[in-house]
Amino acid sequence: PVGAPSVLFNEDDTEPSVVDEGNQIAEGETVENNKYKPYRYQRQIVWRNVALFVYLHIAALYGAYLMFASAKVATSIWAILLYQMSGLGITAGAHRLWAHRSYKGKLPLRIILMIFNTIAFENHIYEWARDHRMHHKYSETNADPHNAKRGFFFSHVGWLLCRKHPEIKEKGRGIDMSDLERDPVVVFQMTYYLLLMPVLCFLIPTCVPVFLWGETWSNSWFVATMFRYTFTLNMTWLVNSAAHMWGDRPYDKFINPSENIGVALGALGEGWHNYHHVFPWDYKAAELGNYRANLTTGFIDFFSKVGWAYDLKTVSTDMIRKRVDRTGDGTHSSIWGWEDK
Ligand code: ST9
Ligand code: ZN
Ligand code: ZN
Repeated sequence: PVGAPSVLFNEDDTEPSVVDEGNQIAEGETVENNKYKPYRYQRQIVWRNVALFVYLHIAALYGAYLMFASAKVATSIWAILLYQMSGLGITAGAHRLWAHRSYKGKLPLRIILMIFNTIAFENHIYEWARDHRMHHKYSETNADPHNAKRGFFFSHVGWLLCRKHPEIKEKGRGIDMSDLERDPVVVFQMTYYLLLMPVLCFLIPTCVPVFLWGETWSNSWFVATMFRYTFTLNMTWLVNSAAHMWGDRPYDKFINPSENIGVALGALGEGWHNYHHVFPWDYKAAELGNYRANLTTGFIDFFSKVGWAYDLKTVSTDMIRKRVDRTGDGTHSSIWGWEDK
């Protein structure tokens, strides 16, 4: 075609081809204006997000300092409570309930989880679950939003600082989200997200310490809001970064996701990531049901007793054993204490 740089264009090259970022992009050519190789990828940094995340992290460090220097104990307890509640909105809500459907929730539980989820501000449930379904289906390829093959920084936070890879948008069209489109709680949160999120993530968390126990606005903002929010984000991101790099692989040694107790502790039970990638439908997101660093499983079990959580899905020991024998890295018995063949 006229005008196409001959060195780049090839008549036969109509297949999606992924060229590593930074190479073979001609001068003046971008993902948008390159009609001939629509799949070619060039990283585009979103500077607005960079600025916001830099502010967030500096403010969080200051909040961590104020926590010890001048904040009231009640404010720190409030911050921890918000971390746990918002964390459960991600783990028990967006992750195990909505993204994986590993159990079912009655309306009151779904409303609680939606509120908790909004406190966490990790995008609305629909967007979170869509990205997460892509993460499992196309794990560690360009269609995985936080592809861990691109390194620790990218899978941790870098993926939120640049435009998505075109393969995410392309292959993402095939992801079935109709179940969430039918859930009025998810649709309600999505519709009013720009109103609900600022109120639940920023406004109420900052006002409560000021009006209930006379905290200063500054301590309240930096400790209960900036520090708590940033801390929760980082705990979540560690699942994508650290738990995709470090730890044992007792269930499948051919994949990167690993069993990482440090991450499990910070992420309310979501660090048993080798198991989770092998058996994503298990509501425990781990093999053991005894709450080993797994607050989220305790939470779901509690609501199952109440009757608001039901149809909890899990995996038989026999199936796990077979998989451990076939693809495990041999660390299973040492971790879990049962004899492997
Ligand atoms: C945050 C999320 O932090 C963290 C998620 C972590 C996940 C962890 C998973 C690990 C397991 C669970 C562990 C939990 C542990 C919890 C512990 C708790 C203590 N499929 O996005 P756009 C299409 S958020 C299909 O704008 P850009 C779609 O058509 C932090 N299609 O792309 C879409 O349009 P629409 C706060 C997809 O322009 C269109 O593309 N939030 C998919 O490239 C455009 O999408 C932020 O900071 C898909 N997956 O921008 C916001 N994706 O939506 C950050 C896209 O209308 N995000 N499409 O249908 C952004 O600013 C932008 O998304 C961007 C990309 C700049 C990153
Ligand atoms: Zn993962
Ligand atoms: Zn998952």
